[in-house]
Amino acid sequence: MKQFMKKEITYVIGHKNPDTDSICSAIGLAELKIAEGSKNVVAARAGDLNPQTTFILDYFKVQPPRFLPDVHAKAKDIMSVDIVKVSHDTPLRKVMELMRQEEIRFIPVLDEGGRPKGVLTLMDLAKRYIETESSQEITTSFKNIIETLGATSILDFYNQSEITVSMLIGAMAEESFLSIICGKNPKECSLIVGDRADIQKKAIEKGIGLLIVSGGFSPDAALIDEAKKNSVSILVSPYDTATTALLLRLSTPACKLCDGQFEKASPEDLADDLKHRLANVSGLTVLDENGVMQGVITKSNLLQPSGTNLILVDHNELSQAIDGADKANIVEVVDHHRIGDFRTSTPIPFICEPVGSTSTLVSEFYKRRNVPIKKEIAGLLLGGVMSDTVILKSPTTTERDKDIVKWLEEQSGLDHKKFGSEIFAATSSLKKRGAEAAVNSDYKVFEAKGKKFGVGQVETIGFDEFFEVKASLMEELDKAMKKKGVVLSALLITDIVVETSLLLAIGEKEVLFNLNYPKVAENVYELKNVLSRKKQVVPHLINVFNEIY
Ligand SMILES: [Mn+2]
Repeated sequence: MKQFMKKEITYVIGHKNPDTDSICSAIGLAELKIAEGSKNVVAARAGDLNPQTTFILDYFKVQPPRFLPDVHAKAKDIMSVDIVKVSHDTPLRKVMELMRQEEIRFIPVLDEGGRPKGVLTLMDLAKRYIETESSQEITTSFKNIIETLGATSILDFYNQSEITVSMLIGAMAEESFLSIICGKNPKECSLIVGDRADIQKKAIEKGIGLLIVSGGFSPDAALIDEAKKNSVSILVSPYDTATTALLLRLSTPACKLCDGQFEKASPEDLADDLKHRLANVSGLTVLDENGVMQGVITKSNLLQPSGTNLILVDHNELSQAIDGADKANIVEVVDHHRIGDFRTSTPIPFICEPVGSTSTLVSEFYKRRNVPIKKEIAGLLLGGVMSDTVILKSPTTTERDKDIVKWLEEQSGLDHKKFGSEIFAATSSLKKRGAEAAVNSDYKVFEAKGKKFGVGQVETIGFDEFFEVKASLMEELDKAMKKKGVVLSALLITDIVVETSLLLAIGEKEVLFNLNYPKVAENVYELKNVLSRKKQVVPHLINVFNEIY
């Protein structure tokens, strides 16, 4: 079976529930790949932008990455688009030639609008020529006969109309011929005969529909005159009678074998669902909403990779990745989290380093490889570093983050402290954000001793607003607790100016009692100088769970 090249696309994409680092590092890395000559690399996102990221993209007037609901392979991703197809009036001889030349077993037959009338398989063609019953009856056109036989037209009374005739071979005696033609309407008969003037004459006298003279012999002028009077069409075939008879059958237009019964798929159908539909057919035609064919899928399409490649940024655990990533072709990872459950079938670049942000790593690539960086990309990456490291104050911050920030300041013309404060000030209002978003936009679930706990995180400036919205935050934490089945549901509220946090926590009494943080109000605990959920809060909570369960 012939193989066709599909257009490959590579998405650079961060985790679900994308944060600023996920979005900015994806845009930055996609730009870098393109600058280095990669084709069809597109920055993507697996979810909605949070207000902070929206603020940064607006700041630099950069479009958000392309939203992908999932990367499950669809029919449109795996179909062959460079398809051998024929128009409905193509003679079967041409169809068979194409199948042989192109080494295909399946060929769609299309109408003028590109909509399939059916598909033909080698089996269909073979069946047609095993059937002897109807094989004397031929439906075709004058044009198709001339094309298939390489015949010369002497007289044509059909005027492009469809021809349906019984095929007779003039290899018998005159009387026998007359007896055969007797029971038929002569206009619905065609006769193939060599240079036998007697039979030719009788056929013309009877007013036969079509006379095909084989062997390249031209009938004589007197007979042609007679034929004109009786509206007998005449063709001269260069082939002998037997070959002419065979080819005449093969002049039938492809659509005559189409019964309209064929397997169709829509471009959005999931590739996984197409497997069993292909069990009993040679192929599926993929049709758009207007019924126009977009491609075909055969079993070999299912065996090939989908053509969708992923470069994961800011995560490496499939549980956090876009839906369908487990079956996609992951070609690279750039991350700064713990290494999870990641497996690939071939070696790939896997960069996972303990720095403050993925944007740090992407910026280092530009610097190290001497790739010129656009001002706005440097700005976005600076935003990514500022967001993840809370303006270089989080304990996750490393010397490498500080160094690259200096370089990004030069490239973007921005001051990191000023820009970082703007980012957080613009989106730190808990009231503006609303309790639902404050709790859920960055709510992560963890597990210890078989018990689950959930911790969200928001950055603010000052805690005044927090106490005003505390009650509605607790309601949201309660909803999250029920939805996620956790025994502790908490929100870490971090004041990025004072560099300290409060933890608003609800849940099982025993856990709350053993939290080991100073309680400053009902359900509110003070976490002095704590900025990092990942490095400070979660390890502490895991210890608490290990002690009490
Ligand atoms: Mn990150």
